[in-house]
Amino acid sequence: MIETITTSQEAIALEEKFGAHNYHPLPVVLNKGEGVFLWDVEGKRYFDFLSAYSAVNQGHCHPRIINALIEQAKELTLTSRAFYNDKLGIAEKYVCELFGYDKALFMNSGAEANETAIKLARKWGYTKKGIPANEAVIVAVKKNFHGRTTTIISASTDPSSQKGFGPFMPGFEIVDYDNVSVLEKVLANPNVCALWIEPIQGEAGVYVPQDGYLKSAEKLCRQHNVLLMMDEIQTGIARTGKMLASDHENVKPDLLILGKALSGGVLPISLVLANNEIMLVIKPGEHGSTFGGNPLAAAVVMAAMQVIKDEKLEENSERLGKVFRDRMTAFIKKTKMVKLVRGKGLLNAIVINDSPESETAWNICVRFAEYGLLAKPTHGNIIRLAPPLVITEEQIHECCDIIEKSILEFEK
Ligand code: IF1
Repeated sequence: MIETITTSQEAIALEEKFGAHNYHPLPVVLNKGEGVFLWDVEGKRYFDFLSAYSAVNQGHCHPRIINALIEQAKELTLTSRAFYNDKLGIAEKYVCELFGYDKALFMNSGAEANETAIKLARKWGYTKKGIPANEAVIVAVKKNFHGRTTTIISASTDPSSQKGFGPFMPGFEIVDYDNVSVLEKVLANPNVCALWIEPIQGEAGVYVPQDGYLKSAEKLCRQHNVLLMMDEIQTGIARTGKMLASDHENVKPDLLILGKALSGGVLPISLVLANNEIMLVIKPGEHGSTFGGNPLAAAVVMAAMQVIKDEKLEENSERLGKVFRDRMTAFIKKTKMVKLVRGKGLLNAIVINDSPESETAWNICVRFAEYGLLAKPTHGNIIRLAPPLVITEEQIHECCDIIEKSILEFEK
Protein backbone atom coordinates (compact mmCIF):
# COMPACT_ATOMS: atom_id res chain seq x y z
CA MET A 1 0.00 0.00 0.00
CA ILE A 2 1.16 3.59 -0.69
CA GLU A 3 2.45 5.22 2.46
CA THR A 4 1.77 8.92 3.21
CA ILE A 5 4.18 11.42 4.68
CA THR A 6 2.88 13.51 7.57
CA THR A 7 6.07 15.08 8.89
CA SER A 8 9.29 16.35 7.28
CA GLN A 9 11.31 14.06 9.51
CA GLU A 10 9.51 10.98 8.14
CA ALA A 11 10.32 12.00 4.56
CA ILE A 12 13.97 12.71 5.34
CA ALA A 13 14.31 9.39 7.20
CA LEU A 14 12.83 7.44 4.29
CA GLU A 15 15.20 9.06 1.78
CA GLU A 16 18.12 8.51 4.12
CA LYS A 17 17.34 4.82 4.39
CA PHE A 18 16.11 3.97 0.92
CA GLY A 19 17.55 6.65 -1.36
CA ALA A 20 21.01 7.07 -2.86
CA HIS A 21 22.97 9.77 -1.06
CA ASN A 22 23.84 11.71 -4.20
CA TYR A 23 22.52 14.99 -2.87
CA HIS A 24 22.72 17.00 0.33
CA PRO A 25 19.37 18.82 0.31
CA LEU A 26 18.40 21.60 2.65
CA PRO A 27 16.22 20.03 5.41
CA VAL A 28 12.95 21.18 3.81
CA VAL A 29 10.27 18.72 2.61
CA LEU A 30 7.96 20.22 0.02
CA ASN A 31 4.55 18.99 -1.04
CA LYS A 32 3.00 21.87 -2.99
CA GLY A 33 4.05 24.48 -5.49
CA GLU A 34 2.16 27.35 -7.08
CA GLY A 35 3.75 30.25 -8.98
CA VAL A 36 6.65 31.63 -6.95
CA PHE A 37 5.60 29.70 -3.83
CA LEU A 38 6.40 26.32 -2.33
CA TRP A 39 4.87 24.79 0.81
CA ASP A 40 6.40 22.18 3.12
CA VAL A 41 4.55 19.30 4.73
CA GLU A 42 4.03 21.37 7.87
CA GLY A 43 2.23 23.98 5.75
CA LYS A 44 4.97 26.63 5.83
CA ARG A 45 5.15 28.81 2.70
CA TYR A 46 8.41 29.76 0.97
CA PHE A 47 9.47 31.95 -1.91
CA ASP A 48 11.31 29.67 -4.35
CA PHE A 49 14.63 31.36 -5.24
CA LEU A 50 16.10 28.33 -6.97
CA SER A 51 13.28 27.54 -9.46
CA ALA A 52 14.53 23.92 -9.64
CA TYR A 53 17.74 25.26 -11.19
CA SER A 54 15.77 27.41 -13.68
CA ALA A 55 13.32 24.70 -14.74
CA VAL A 56 10.20 26.44 -13.40
CA ASN A 57 10.67 29.86 -15.03
CA GLN A 58 6.90 29.94 -15.64
CA GLY A 59 6.18 29.33 -11.95
CA HIS A 60 5.23 26.06 -10.25
CA CYS A 61 2.30 24.10 -11.71
CA HIS A 62 1.33 26.80 -14.21
CA PRO A 63 -2.36 26.10 -14.99
CA ARG A 64 -1.98 26.40 -18.77
CA ILE A 65 0.94 23.94 -18.81
CA ILE A 66 -0.74 21.53 -16.39
CA ASN A 67 -3.89 21.65 -18.49
CA ALA A 68 -1.95 20.85 -21.66
CA LEU A 69 -0.38 17.92 -19.81
CA ILE A 70 -3.71 16.59 -18.55
CA GLU A 71 -5.54 16.94 -21.87
CA GLN A 72 -2.80 15.21 -23.84
CA ALA A 73 -2.34 12.56 -21.16
CA LYS A 74 -5.94 11.53 -21.67
CA GLU A 75 -5.28 10.86 -25.38
CA LEU A 76 -1.76 9.58 -25.96
CA THR A 77 1.46 9.88 -23.95
CA LEU A 78 4.03 7.79 -25.84
CA THR A 79 4.37 6.02 -29.19
CA SER A 80 8.19 5.79 -29.38
CA ARG A 81 9.61 7.07 -32.68
CA ALA A 82 8.99 3.74 -34.36
CA PHE A 83 5.76 5.41 -35.49
CA TYR A 84 4.64 8.98 -36.07
CA ASN A 85 2.27 10.84 -33.78
CA ASP A 86 0.07 13.87 -34.40
CA LYS A 87 1.85 16.28 -32.03
CA LEU A 88 5.63 16.02 -32.62
CA GLY A 89 5.66 17.66 -36.05
CA ILE A 90 3.64 20.61 -34.76
CA ALA A 91 6.02 21.05 -31.81
CA GLU A 92 9.09 20.77 -34.06
CA LYS A 93 7.67 23.46 -36.37
CA TYR A 94 6.80 25.61 -33.34
CA VAL A 95 10.30 25.56 -31.83
CA CYS A 96 12.06 25.86 -35.21
CA GLU A 97 10.09 29.02 -35.98
CA LEU A 98 10.43 30.35 -32.44
CA PHE A 99 14.25 30.00 -32.36
CA GLY A 100 14.97 30.31 -36.10
CA TYR A 101 16.43 26.96 -37.12
CA ASP A 102 15.65 24.40 -39.84
CA LYS A 103 15.29 21.37 -37.58
CA ALA A 104 14.75 20.18 -33.98
CA LEU A 105 15.81 16.97 -32.21
CA PHE A 106 13.90 16.35 -28.97
CA MET A 107 15.45 14.44 -26.10
CA ASN A 108 14.65 14.30 -22.36
CA SER A 109 17.39 15.46 -20.00
CA GLY A 110 19.80 18.31 -20.54
CA ALA A 111 22.69 15.88 -20.47
CA GLU A 112 21.10 13.90 -23.29
CA ALA A 113 20.74 17.07 -25.35
CA ASN A 114 24.42 17.88 -24.82
CA GLU A 115 25.37 14.31 -25.74
CA THR A 116 23.26 14.69 -28.89
CA ALA A 117 25.06 17.93 -29.76
CA ILE A 118 28.45 16.23 -29.27
CA LYS A 119 27.46 13.45 -31.70
CA LEU A 120 26.11 15.96 -34.26
CA ALA A 121 29.25 18.11 -34.05
CA ARG A 122 31.61 15.16 -34.37
CA LYS A 123 29.72 13.60 -37.29
CA TRP A 124 29.56 17.01 -39.00
CA GLY A 125 33.31 17.31 -38.45
CA TYR A 126 33.96 13.99 -40.21
CA THR A 127 31.45 14.25 -43.05
CA LYS A 128 31.50 18.01 -43.77
CA LYS A 129 34.79 19.42 -42.44
CA GLY A 130 36.90 16.41 -43.41
CA ILE A 131 38.37 15.71 -39.99
CA PRO A 132 40.11 12.30 -39.98
CA ALA A 133 38.01 9.53 -38.38
CA ASN A 134 37.98 9.56 -34.56
CA GLU A 135 40.21 12.65 -34.37
CA ALA A 136 37.50 15.30 -33.83
CA VAL A 137 38.20 17.71 -30.98
CA ILE A 138 35.58 19.70 -29.09
CA VAL A 139 36.86 22.76 -27.25
CA ALA A 140 35.23 23.19 -23.83
CA VAL A 141 35.95 25.71 -21.08
CA LYS A 142 37.07 25.54 -17.46
CA LYS A 143 34.33 25.46 -14.80
CA ASN A 144 31.78 24.27 -17.33
CA PHE A 145 28.69 22.37 -16.33
CA HIS A 146 26.83 20.41 -19.02
CA GLY A 147 25.50 17.37 -17.15
CA ARG A 148 26.62 14.23 -15.37
CA THR A 149 27.15 11.51 -18.00
CA THR A 150 30.63 10.00 -18.30
CA THR A 151 31.28 11.65 -21.67
CA ILE A 152 30.17 15.08 -20.43
CA ILE A 153 32.23 14.88 -17.22
CA SER A 154 35.22 13.93 -19.38
CA ALA A 155 35.27 17.65 -20.24
CA SER A 156 34.68 18.79 -16.64
CA THR A 157 37.28 20.61 -14.54
CA ASP A 158 35.30 20.10 -11.33
CA PRO A 159 36.76 17.27 -9.22
CA SER A 160 33.39 16.63 -7.53
CA SER A 161 31.88 15.97 -10.96
CA GLN A 162 34.73 13.84 -12.23
CA LYS A 163 36.71 12.13 -9.44
CA GLY A 164 36.33 8.38 -9.33
CA PHE A 165 34.37 8.04 -12.55
CA GLY A 166 37.19 7.41 -15.08
CA PRO A 167 38.32 6.39 -17.60
CA PHE A 168 37.23 9.41 -19.58
CA MET A 169 36.22 10.11 -23.18
CA PRO A 170 39.03 11.60 -25.29
CA GLY A 171 38.49 14.43 -27.81
CA PHE A 172 38.03 17.42 -25.52
CA GLU A 173 40.37 20.37 -25.16
CA ILE A 174 39.71 22.55 -22.10
CA VAL A 175 40.62 26.24 -22.19
CA ASP A 176 39.94 29.32 -20.08
CA TYR A 177 36.43 30.72 -20.27
CA ASP A 178 35.99 34.38 -21.14
CA ASN A 179 39.39 34.50 -22.91
CA VAL A 180 39.29 35.41 -26.61
CA SER A 181 43.00 35.13 -27.37
CA VAL A 182 43.10 31.49 -26.24
CA LEU A 183 40.23 30.77 -28.63
CA GLU A 184 42.15 32.30 -31.53
CA LYS A 185 44.82 29.65 -30.96
CA VAL A 186 42.82 26.50 -30.21
CA LEU A 187 40.11 27.00 -32.86
CA ALA A 188 42.78 27.14 -35.59
CA ASN A 189 43.40 23.39 -35.09
CA PRO A 190 41.79 21.80 -38.21
CA ASN A 191 40.57 18.86 -36.12
CA VAL A 192 38.37 21.08 -33.95
CA CYS A 193 34.70 20.55 -34.86
CA ALA A 194 33.03 22.65 -32.15
CA LEU A 195 33.34 25.15 -29.32
CA TRP A 196 31.06 24.16 -26.41
CA ILE A 197 30.14 26.88 -23.91
CA GLU A 198 27.43 28.28 -21.66
CA PRO A 199 26.68 31.99 -22.30
CA ILE A 200 26.74 32.46 -18.52
CA GLN A 201 28.28 29.75 -16.35
CA GLY A 202 25.51 28.71 -13.98
CA GLU A 203 27.05 26.15 -11.68
CA ALA A 204 30.34 28.03 -11.67
CA GLY A 205 28.42 30.62 -9.69
CA VAL A 206 26.56 32.67 -12.32
CA TYR A 207 29.80 33.79 -13.97
CA VAL A 208 28.95 36.41 -16.63
CA PRO A 209 31.67 36.76 -19.29
CA GLN A 210 32.87 40.19 -20.41
CA ASP A 211 30.67 41.96 -22.97
CA GLY A 212 31.64 40.86 -26.46
CA TYR A 213 33.08 37.47 -25.49
CA LEU A 214 30.20 35.53 -27.05
CA LYS A 215 30.31 37.65 -30.22
CA SER A 216 34.07 37.16 -30.54
CA ALA A 217 33.65 33.41 -29.99
CA GLU A 218 31.03 33.29 -32.73
CA LYS A 219 33.26 35.25 -35.12
CA LEU A 220 36.24 32.96 -34.47
CA CYS A 221 34.08 29.88 -34.98
CA ARG A 222 32.90 31.18 -38.35
CA GLN A 223 36.48 32.09 -39.30
CA HIS A 224 37.77 28.58 -38.52
CA ASN A 225 34.74 26.58 -39.72
CA VAL A 226 34.02 25.44 -36.15
CA LEU A 227 30.48 24.90 -34.83
CA LEU A 228 29.35 27.07 -31.92
CA MET A 229 27.50 24.74 -29.50
CA MET A 230 25.67 26.89 -26.95
CA ASP A 231 24.34 25.25 -23.81
CA GLU A 232 21.36 27.42 -22.84
CA ILE A 233 19.77 24.78 -20.63
CA GLN A 234 19.95 27.02 -17.57
CA THR A 235 20.26 30.48 -19.18
CA GLY A 236 17.61 30.05 -21.87
CA ILE A 237 13.83 30.49 -21.90
CA ALA A 238 13.81 34.11 -20.71
CA ARG A 239 15.87 33.48 -17.56
CA THR A 240 18.44 36.23 -18.30
CA GLY A 241 16.00 38.84 -19.62
CA LYS A 242 15.96 37.70 -23.25
CA MET A 243 14.61 34.47 -24.73
CA LEU A 244 18.23 33.30 -24.93
CA ALA A 245 21.29 34.69 -23.16
CA SER A 246 22.94 34.59 -26.61
CA ASP A 247 20.43 37.25 -27.70
CA HIS A 248 22.12 39.86 -25.50
CA GLU A 249 24.98 39.84 -28.05
CA ASN A 250 22.96 38.86 -31.14
CA VAL A 251 24.89 35.59 -31.26
CA LYS A 252 23.34 32.75 -33.29
CA PRO A 253 24.74 29.36 -32.18
CA ASP A 254 25.12 26.62 -34.80
CA LEU A 255 23.81 24.14 -32.24
CA LEU A 256 21.36 25.50 -29.64
CA ILE A 257 20.93 23.23 -26.61
CA LEU A 258 17.84 23.71 -24.39
CA GLY A 259 16.19 21.93 -21.47
CA LYS A 260 14.70 22.63 -18.02
CA ALA A 261 12.12 25.42 -18.52
CA LEU A 262 11.20 24.08 -21.98
CA SER A 263 8.53 22.22 -20.01
CA GLY A 264 8.02 24.69 -17.14
CA GLY A 265 9.25 21.97 -14.80
CA VAL A 266 6.41 19.60 -15.66
CA LEU A 267 8.32 16.95 -17.64
CA PRO A 268 11.96 16.37 -18.62
CA ILE A 269 12.16 17.85 -22.13
CA SER A 270 15.36 18.84 -23.89
CA LEU A 271 16.12 19.93 -27.40
CA VAL A 272 18.88 20.50 -29.93
CA LEU A 273 18.18 23.00 -32.74
CA ALA A 274 20.35 23.26 -35.85
CA ASN A 275 20.15 23.93 -39.59
CA ASN A 276 19.94 21.18 -42.18
CA GLU A 277 23.68 21.01 -43.00
CA ILE A 278 24.33 19.95 -39.41
CA MET A 279 21.14 18.15 -38.35
CA LEU A 280 20.99 15.89 -41.41
CA VAL A 281 24.41 14.31 -40.79
CA ILE A 282 22.57 11.92 -38.43
CA LYS A 283 20.71 9.33 -40.49
CA PRO A 284 17.72 7.16 -39.48
CA GLY A 285 18.64 4.68 -36.77
CA GLU A 286 21.81 6.52 -35.69
CA HIS A 287 20.43 8.34 -32.66
CA GLY A 288 17.29 8.57 -30.52
CA SER A 289 15.66 7.66 -27.21
CA THR A 290 12.48 5.94 -26.08
CA PHE A 291 10.79 9.06 -24.76
CA GLY A 292 12.46 11.67 -26.98
CA GLY A 293 9.78 13.66 -28.81
CA ASN A 294 6.82 11.96 -27.15
CA PRO A 295 3.37 13.53 -27.78
CA LEU A 296 2.97 14.51 -24.13
CA ALA A 297 6.23 16.48 -24.23
CA ALA A 298 5.23 17.95 -27.58
CA ALA A 299 1.97 19.28 -26.14
CA VAL A 300 3.65 20.55 -22.96
CA VAL A 301 6.54 22.37 -24.67
CA MET A 302 4.18 24.43 -26.81
CA ALA A 303 2.07 25.46 -23.81
CA ALA A 304 5.20 26.23 -21.75
CA MET A 305 6.71 28.43 -24.45
CA GLN A 306 3.39 30.19 -25.13
CA VAL A 307 3.25 31.16 -21.46
CA ILE A 308 6.71 32.75 -21.78
CA LYS A 309 5.49 34.87 -24.70
CA ASP A 310 1.95 35.68 -23.51
CA GLU A 311 3.06 36.65 -19.99
CA LYS A 312 6.02 38.67 -21.32
CA LEU A 313 8.41 36.84 -19.00
CA GLU A 314 11.52 38.02 -20.88
CA GLU A 315 10.62 41.62 -20.10
CA ASN A 316 9.70 40.80 -16.50
CA SER A 317 12.99 39.00 -16.02
CA GLU A 318 14.98 41.89 -17.50
CA ARG A 319 13.19 44.57 -15.47
CA LEU A 320 13.04 42.80 -12.11
CA GLY A 321 16.59 41.50 -12.47
CA LYS A 322 17.72 45.14 -12.47
CA VAL A 323 15.50 45.91 -9.47
CA PHE A 324 17.04 42.94 -7.65
CA ARG A 325 20.65 43.82 -8.45
CA ASP A 326 20.07 47.47 -7.48
CA ARG A 327 18.75 46.34 -4.10
CA MET A 328 21.70 43.99 -3.59
CA THR A 329 24.23 46.62 -4.73
CA ALA A 330 22.83 49.07 -2.16
CA PHE A 331 22.84 46.33 0.49
CA ILE A 332 26.50 45.45 -0.16
CA LYS A 333 27.42 48.99 0.88
CA LYS A 334 25.87 48.27 4.29
CA THR A 335 27.51 44.95 5.10
CA LYS A 336 30.90 43.25 4.99
CA MET A 337 29.17 39.88 4.57
CA VAL A 338 28.62 40.11 0.81
CA LYS A 339 31.46 40.67 -1.65
CA LEU A 340 29.42 41.17 -4.83
CA VAL A 341 26.24 40.49 -6.75
CA ARG A 342 26.33 39.41 -10.40
CA GLY A 343 23.97 38.13 -13.03
CA LYS A 344 21.63 38.96 -15.88
CA GLY A 345 17.86 39.11 -15.76
CA LEU A 346 16.64 36.88 -12.93
CA LEU A 347 19.74 34.65 -12.92
CA ASN A 348 21.82 36.18 -10.15
CA ALA A 349 24.20 35.20 -7.38
CA ILE A 350 25.77 36.84 -4.35
CA VAL A 351 29.30 35.97 -3.22
CA ILE A 352 29.55 35.66 0.57
CA ASN A 353 32.64 37.22 2.09
CA ASP A 354 34.03 34.05 3.63
CA SER A 355 36.27 31.18 2.55
CA PRO A 356 34.72 28.76 -0.02
CA GLU A 357 35.23 25.96 2.50
CA SER A 358 33.23 27.78 5.20
CA GLU A 359 29.68 26.79 6.11
CA THR A 360 28.55 30.43 6.08
CA ALA A 361 26.69 30.36 2.74
CA TRP A 362 24.94 27.13 3.74
CA ASN A 363 23.99 28.56 7.15
CA ILE A 364 22.68 31.72 5.52
CA CYS A 365 20.49 29.57 3.25
CA VAL A 366 19.18 27.72 6.32
CA ARG A 367 18.30 31.13 7.79
CA PHE A 368 16.64 32.18 4.52
CA ALA A 369 14.45 29.08 4.85
CA GLU A 370 13.52 29.99 8.43
CA TYR A 371 12.35 33.37 7.09
CA GLY A 372 10.45 31.80 4.17
CA LEU A 373 12.83 31.85 1.20
CA LEU A 374 14.51 28.85 -0.45
CA ALA A 375 17.94 29.11 -2.08
CA LYS A 376 21.05 26.97 -2.06
CA PRO A 377 24.78 27.69 -2.43
CA THR A 378 26.44 26.57 -5.65
CA HIS A 379 30.17 26.21 -4.97
CA GLY A 380 31.25 27.13 -1.48
CA ASN A 381 30.43 30.75 -0.79
CA ILE A 382 28.26 31.60 -3.79
CA ILE A 383 24.47 31.66 -3.38
CA ARG A 384 22.45 31.51 -6.60
CA LEU A 385 19.25 33.59 -6.43
CA ALA A 386 16.85 32.75 -9.25
CA PRO A 387 13.09 33.01 -8.64
CA PRO A 388 10.42 32.00 -11.16
CA LEU A 389 10.08 34.76 -13.80
CA VAL A 390 6.44 35.36 -12.83
CA ILE A 391 7.57 37.11 -9.62
CA THR A 392 6.24 40.64 -9.03
CA GLU A 393 8.21 43.76 -8.09
CA GLU A 394 6.55 43.81 -4.68
CA GLN A 395 7.62 40.18 -4.10
CA ILE A 396 11.19 40.98 -5.20
CA HIS A 397 11.35 43.65 -2.49
CA GLU A 398 9.80 41.32 0.09
CA CYS A 399 12.44 38.70 -0.78
CA CYS A 400 15.29 41.24 -0.65
CA ASP A 401 14.08 42.15 2.84
CA ILE A 402 14.37 38.47 3.83
CA ILE A 403 17.81 38.13 2.20
CA GLU A 404 19.16 41.26 3.87
CA LYS A 405 17.69 40.50 7.31
CA SER A 406 19.11 36.97 7.22
CA ILE A 407 22.60 38.02 6.17
CA LEU A 408 22.84 40.84 8.71
CA GLU A 409 22.27 38.23 11.44
CA PHE A 410 25.63 36.71 10.43
CA GLU A 411 27.44 40.02 10.71
CA LYS A 412 30.22 39.47 13.22
C1 IF1 B 1 22.60 18.37 -10.70
C2 IF1 B 1 22.99 23.89 -11.88
C3 IF1 B 1 24.25 21.83 -11.81
C4 IF1 B 1 22.92 22.75 -16.61
C5 IF1 B 1 23.51 23.14 -17.84
C6 IF1 B 1 23.23 20.96 -18.70
C7 IF1 B 1 22.64 20.52 -17.52
C8 IF1 B 1 22.48 21.42 -16.44
C9 IF1 B 1 23.98 24.56 -18.05
C10 IF1 B 1 22.20 19.07 -17.42
C11 IF1 B 1 21.86 20.95 -15.18
C12 IF1 B 1 21.34 21.04 -12.90
C13 IF1 B 1 21.67 19.58 -12.66
C14 IF1 B 1 21.58 19.40 -11.17
C15 IF1 B 1 21.84 20.74 -10.52
C16 IF1 B 1 21.81 21.74 -11.63
C17 IF1 B 1 23.07 22.43 -11.80
F1 IF1 B 1 23.96 24.41 -12.59
F2 IF1 B 1 21.83 24.19 -12.47
F3 IF1 B 1 23.01 24.30 -10.63
F4 IF1 B 1 24.40 20.67 -11.49
F5 IF1 B 1 25.31 22.48 -12.14
N1 IF1 B 1 23.64 22.24 -18.84
N2 IF1 B 1 21.93 21.60 -14.11
O1 IF1 B 1 22.79 23.66 -15.60
O2 IF1 B 1 20.81 19.00 -17.47
O3 IF1 B 1 20.75 16.51 -17.32
O4 IF1 B 1 20.26 17.88 -15.30
O5 IF1 B 1 18.64 17.87 -17.20
O6 IF1 B 1 23.03 17.54 -11.51
O7 IF1 B 1 22.96 18.44 -9.51
P1 IF1 B 1 20.08 17.74 -16.79
